[in-house]
Amino acid sequence: MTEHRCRISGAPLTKVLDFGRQPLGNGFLSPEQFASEYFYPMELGFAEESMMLQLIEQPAPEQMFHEHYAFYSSTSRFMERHFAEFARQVMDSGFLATTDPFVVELGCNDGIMLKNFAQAGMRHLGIEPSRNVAEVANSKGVRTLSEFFTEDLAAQIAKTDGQADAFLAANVMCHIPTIVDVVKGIRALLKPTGVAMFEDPYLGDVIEKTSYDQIYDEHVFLFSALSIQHLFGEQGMELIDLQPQTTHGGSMRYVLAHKGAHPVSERVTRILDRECAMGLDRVATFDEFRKHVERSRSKLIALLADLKTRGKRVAGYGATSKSTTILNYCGIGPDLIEYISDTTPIKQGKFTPGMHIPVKPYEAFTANPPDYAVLFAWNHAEEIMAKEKAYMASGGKWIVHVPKVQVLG
Ligand code: JHZ
Ligand code: SAH
Repeated sequence: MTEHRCRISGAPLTKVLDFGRQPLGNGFLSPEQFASEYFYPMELGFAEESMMLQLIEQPAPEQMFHEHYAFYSSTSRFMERHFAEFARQVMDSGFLATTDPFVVELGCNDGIMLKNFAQAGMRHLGIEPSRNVAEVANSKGVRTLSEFFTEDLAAQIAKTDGQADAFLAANVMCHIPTIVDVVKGIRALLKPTGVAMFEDPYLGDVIEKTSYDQIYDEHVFLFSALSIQHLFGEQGMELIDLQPQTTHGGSMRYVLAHKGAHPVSERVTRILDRECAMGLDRVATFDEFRKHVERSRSKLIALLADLKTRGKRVAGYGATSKSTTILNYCGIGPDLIEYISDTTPIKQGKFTPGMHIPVKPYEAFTANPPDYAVLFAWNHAEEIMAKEKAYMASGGKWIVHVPKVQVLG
């Protein structure tokens, strides 16, 4: 048996959770592709040395991020606003040079955040390996290279464009297995006074809410402030601020700089202490988490089975990457969920990874609403509830699984 090692410390990983055989989270497919669908064993491991929770195995990056990538960032108005505010915060931070500042964003997708810098006439560069979304960014006037970010690419950019004042990333850093190489690249790319600001789904929220659907192929890591401080500390950088976010069901924005370059906010110590109290540095914590995940699965299966017995119609709302974990881990197929509606054209007319539930355009939902809708895009609940008043007024109900399995409405 191969021994699995931590991608940061090289120490052996302790297996804490087993989700069984899983397909690609964003691997929406057509019936002729069913027979050759790709699966891998999805297991979570933890190493106390690095305090990093991570997938034991992950599909190759090129298998997930390519010219048919199914996730387009700009499908949520709320996220558009969130990234306009993030950009405004960077511009007003005082960290940018007063003349000709340069901003780099990793995984800029369709340009949802960088377009704000482009519109302000600021020098910028996006690095985005998924060619289809990179093309959309370029078409919006966002200068985007379709490449995977590496230390070598960082050195090349520093040579051609100069070092950066700000290095940004949202929902990207936790996707990259070669994270140590990326951190070295950030260190090389940042000016001595530059800052790196990035946000990702936060382990503290995942544990508190049992939002286990944040675990899928793309999310090779679930970060805590403890693991980020350790990872960057090893490369001569330090956490100077932590800013909790409500996006994606609870995220953390990490602000990092070269060691000693900027004062450290008192929030850093406060949050690190809270994480130690929560046990995010100890393997035993994840044993408790596993029990909560198993309980959540049993409740969701029982609820859907009961609705089926009672002849109720159930559909899904939002063919999220997260839903791939729920559907495959719980064994929920088209017998329990008729279809899933989604506003993303590239997903429509296809079937969900692994369980093969049809994905239909949003119009299918409004034309023939189900009795119950499983809110797979629960992280966008505020935006969706505001849009779905008619569904609720006509007696439509929601099923959510976070923070516990329940029916709403
Ligand atoms: P959403 C993806 O996760 C993948 P997903 C990735 N790994 C990641 O980390 C985050 O994004 C950033 C649809 N929708 O945002 C659009 C509606 O149909 O929860 C999307 O397909 N109606 C990079 O896929 C999906 O739901 C609506 O009103 O879990 C939402 O996907 C809205 C608001 C969305 O991310
Ligand atoms: N920042 C956007 C997009 C997140 S999706 C948002 O928050 O909505 C994650 C993106 O990271 C994908 O578009 C993917 O192609 C990109 N990505 C994955 N690995 C990468 C790497 N090594 N370097 C740069 N981008 C990467």
